[in-house]
Amino acid sequence: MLAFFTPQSGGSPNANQIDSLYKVELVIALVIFVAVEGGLLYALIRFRARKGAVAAQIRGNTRLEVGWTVGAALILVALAVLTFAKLSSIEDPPNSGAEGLQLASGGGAQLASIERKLPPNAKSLNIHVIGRQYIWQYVYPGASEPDGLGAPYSYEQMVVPTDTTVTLDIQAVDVVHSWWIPELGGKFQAVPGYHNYTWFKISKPGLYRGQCALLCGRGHARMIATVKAVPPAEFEAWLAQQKQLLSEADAQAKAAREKLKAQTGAAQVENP
Ligand SMILES: [Cu+2]
Repeated sequence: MLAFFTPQSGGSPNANQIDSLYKVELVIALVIFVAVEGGLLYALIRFRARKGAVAAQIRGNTRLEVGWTVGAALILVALAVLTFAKLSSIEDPPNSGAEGLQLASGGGAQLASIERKLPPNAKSLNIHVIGRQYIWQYVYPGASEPDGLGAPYSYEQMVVPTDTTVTLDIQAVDVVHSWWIPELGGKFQAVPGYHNYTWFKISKPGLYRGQCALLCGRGHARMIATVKAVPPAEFEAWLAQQKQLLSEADAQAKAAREKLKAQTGAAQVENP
């Protein structure tokens, strides 16, 4: 029942921390709600009077007024302290586990910055998440050329290794989209010309579902996303196969271009 009112979690430590912070604050809010509404009901019943009765005229009560002002301020301070105490475990990625993918330091040559958080040992699997109307693209490390081209990619479904810290570099190429897999943490906007960063670390294999969380056009409803977590060995095999398939498709496209060029003359194949 409570789960219906609280954030989804269970996929990644940051989502679990968001969920537990939410629950603590919800309980505090419930206690205050019950106290305030209880006091109101008590006053309504205890001091009810028949028509025509003259109400007592009370003007000011300094102690009471100072009391509820200071009390409310203290509640806000407590909520703020609690939130800031939890924030680092939500924002800062931990190291990968022992069972995770073996990563080179700085995997993908990314550097930490104020926005981009890296694990303490600076090793993460960095995946670019690119929003476009109306599909998510994921670009994995492993570019075959120095300019970053030739990196393996996939659409709609992201495949990741378990027990491995995955950092995301979120971008958009057309309009603003929003990346959100609720069980894996908070929502992040994908904004053209800007990068947003988040992370997750999945302990057990499974499928995590989400979808673009910002109305981005008429195809928005179909802009779904899944994250499939598999054991590291399976991930490596999948990535190698993905690379293979992409290079085969590239070779086929190249052959088709050559054929077209031969048939029509190079000048007419400017934008194949
Ligand atoms: Cu979208």
